[in-house]
Amino acid sequence: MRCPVTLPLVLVLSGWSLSAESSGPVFDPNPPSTLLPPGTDSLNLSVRTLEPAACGYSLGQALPLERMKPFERGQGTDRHETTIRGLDPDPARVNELYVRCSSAPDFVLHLRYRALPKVRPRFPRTGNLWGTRQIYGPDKPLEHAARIDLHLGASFKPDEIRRLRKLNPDVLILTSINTVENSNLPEDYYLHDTEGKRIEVWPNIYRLNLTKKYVAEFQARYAYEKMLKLDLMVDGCFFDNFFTSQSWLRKDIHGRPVELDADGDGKPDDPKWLDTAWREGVFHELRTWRRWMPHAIAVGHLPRPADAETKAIFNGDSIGFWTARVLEGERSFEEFWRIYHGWFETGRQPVVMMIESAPHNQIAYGYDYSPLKNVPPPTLEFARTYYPYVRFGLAFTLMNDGYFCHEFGDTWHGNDWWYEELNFDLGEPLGPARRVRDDAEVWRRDFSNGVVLLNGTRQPQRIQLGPSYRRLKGREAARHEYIVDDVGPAFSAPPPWREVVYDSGRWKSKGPFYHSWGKTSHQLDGSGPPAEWKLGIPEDDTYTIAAWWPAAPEMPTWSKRALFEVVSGGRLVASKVLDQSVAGDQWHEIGSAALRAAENPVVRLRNLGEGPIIADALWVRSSARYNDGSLAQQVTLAPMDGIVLERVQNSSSARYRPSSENFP
Ligand SMILES: [Ca+2]
Ligand SMILES: [Ca+2]
Repeated sequence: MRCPVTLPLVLVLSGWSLSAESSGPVFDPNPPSTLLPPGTDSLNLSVRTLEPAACGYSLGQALPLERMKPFERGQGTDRHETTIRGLDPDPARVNELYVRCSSAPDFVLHLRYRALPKVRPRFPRTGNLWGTRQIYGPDKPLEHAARIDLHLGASFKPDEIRRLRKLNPDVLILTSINTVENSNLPEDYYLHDTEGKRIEVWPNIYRLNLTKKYVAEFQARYAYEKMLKLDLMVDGCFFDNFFTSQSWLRKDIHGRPVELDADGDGKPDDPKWLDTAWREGVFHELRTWRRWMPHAIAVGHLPRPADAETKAIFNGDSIGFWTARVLEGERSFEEFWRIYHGWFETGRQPVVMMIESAPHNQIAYGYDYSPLKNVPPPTLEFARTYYPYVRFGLAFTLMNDGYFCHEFGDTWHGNDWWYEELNFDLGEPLGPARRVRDDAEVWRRDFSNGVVLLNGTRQPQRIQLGPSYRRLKGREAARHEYIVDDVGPAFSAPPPWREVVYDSGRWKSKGPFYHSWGKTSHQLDGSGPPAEWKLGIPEDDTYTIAAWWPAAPEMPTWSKRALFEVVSGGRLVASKVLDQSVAGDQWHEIGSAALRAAENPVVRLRNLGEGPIIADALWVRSSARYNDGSLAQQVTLAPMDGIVLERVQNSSSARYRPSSENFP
């Protein structure tokens, strides 16, 4: 989990005093330069002086002491307090405050304060993590970036942030740091193994040693100063990798086993000691930062579920990994639900949550740390446009007040991916999510302009709605879209077909990269009966069907003439000969055909050439559209799917964002 761009570390200790240590004749301002709660126009400020003195302040420019407003309390002592009035609460304006004292009238203490915005974006709320350079650039004006409501780890310049706030007054913009990693630091800041080596955890990124208090304090100051250097125009900080333990780290990025030696005695650390000291370190880092930034928004990649201590510091979590894990059966829907909704119940206010929805895990984590270079382009497009995954993430997010993004995954964040549901203005929620069925995870949430339904079960669910709703007007997604894999009763391949696994694994730092779809493929080495997939279409329609095989090292020896036949009611309705010796790890279209559910259509695979053939997965799409604008008196949701519906009202045009605005 990290920013794809390593920012060069420039540590400039500026005139701001960060601690009680004196760094000038006027010091220890409380609060120091910081963000203030929304609407703040006055502030209690205290400062200290080395000698007894009289102090004054001015706003906007550094006036001479005699023209400043005197402090209200402590004149003639070394502790001074006053109430600053007349602060501008405009979130686009930084209040410049200057303090002088009679003990050293030429010295000026410059403090900066900015009130946070009070935001209430409409729904769906959209987010982006680390993607500024993907959503804003030479061919993408700021208006394009402004459709995002929550920018985590943004890299906009202060002036761009001011303009963004004008374009989208409900926007939140956070910078980011990595809680436990940083570059260009002295060697003793880094974690080492028993051989004295640093631990590489991402290409050219090394873990810090958070058991050392000064490392934690350095990181806290780094986050604070990063916000100050951005003119205080960001609303908070995203803390990546807020790891509250570390003994689990047993291998580096290349799979080399490591024995951690955080205490530097040359022996493997006691895991209990390490985790306790580590936890104290990361919490010390965040609490130190919070002392200077008590009102800023803090979001992170956090432990899940988060404990009370974490929720006391952070406003929310940006939850990656989970949508695909739940869709692929690795985690339960109920657990995901508790993690997400739990933050709204007990997180620090205001709660700011994001769901990082993402495509299949085998794509997101199957092509190393630079997937853009290694994913076959058609597979990347499939990752962007496999709409059932998008809808699950979106509908799940909309069951509470979080922000949604659909992005490649943890190896590549912030993609400029946009979906037609995001163009529809759902308005305001009319209440919390509620169950459609008492006995199953089927949910709905009503909004002023529509309703969102979510099926968290592994079965289709039919939901009655009455005459008040219709499907959105769109064209992106197929009404029916699913994958039939070579597992389960829909697939048959009698001997001598055999089950095989071609998989280079996940999170590998080096290729080659290749993946059976799901867990396995089936292989026929010589001659034999055809393999067969039952398509199980839910409705009569024209369907487009594509086949996958892995790009295994053996692929060049596979058959150049694999015959795929679509058979419905005993008739051959489409067929294609495909060359399986090339272009694996992507979908190959077999053809389109009008199919009738009652005729139980199937796809058969036979070998017309030399070498083995591979039966793996089929990707099936209907020509009917998901969002076809039709009335939705009832809706049947596929397993683990969701939908956004429009409330039928007299005037509706204003609720769709014009598409020219989205893709300038
Ligand atoms: Ca040790
Ligand atoms: Ca498979």
